[in-house]
Amino acid sequence: MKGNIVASLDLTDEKKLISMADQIGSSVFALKINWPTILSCGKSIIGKLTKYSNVICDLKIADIPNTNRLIIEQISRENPWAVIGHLFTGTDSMKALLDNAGGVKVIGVASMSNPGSNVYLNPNFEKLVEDAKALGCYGIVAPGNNYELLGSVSKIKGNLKIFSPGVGAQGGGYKQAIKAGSDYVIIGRSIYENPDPLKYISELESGNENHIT
Ligand code: 3DU
Repeated sequence: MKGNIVASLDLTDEKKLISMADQIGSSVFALKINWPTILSCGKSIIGKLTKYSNVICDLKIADIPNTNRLIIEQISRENPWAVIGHLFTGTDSMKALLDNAGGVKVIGVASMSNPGSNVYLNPNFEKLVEDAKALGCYGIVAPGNNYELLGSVSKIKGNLKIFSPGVGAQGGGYKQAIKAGSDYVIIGRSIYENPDPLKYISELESGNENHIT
């Protein structure tokens, strides 16, 4: 586990996923998986991936407190490093995740990288970040392709770590996201669809992003 890149392995073929995890797991900070992988491979895939790197379960949990508790109890048994939940459902729902995480870190979504985030989340990002701070989340998700918003989030984040998707396939730049305040950059397709993912990762980290086509 090293650096500040989180590889989002949104793969549904378990063999390909494990092979990719084996190839890049020790060169990234964490491997992130999302619903497509868990629905295809089952939740035991979380435990299988923990031998390659930290595992972040991007479930964007967004329900009433009791259901949030039931979900995080199931997921935390598989020992991921962190789980992502939504903050917009309110502090009671996020508190249920935090209270029942059993040592698993909880990261809250403050803003998203898609244009639709401008409608409901972005007008409220300050409140969402303040909630995450007050409740004791480990970190927040804020977009790596919206540097202005990322910069505003980073000014009020306190001790929260910022995890930023939206880099690579969604148009954001690694260097620019870090410059705007990102602590960890989440990259999916540009890694797992890359013919040489390790070279891509090391070029990003060595500052050669401009040479990447
Ligand atoms: O676009 P990529 O292939 O680099 O994948 C990005 C991943 O991060 C993917 O799993 C997506 O669901 C997740 N994500 C966002 O893209 C944007 C967000 O605001 C939050 C999570």
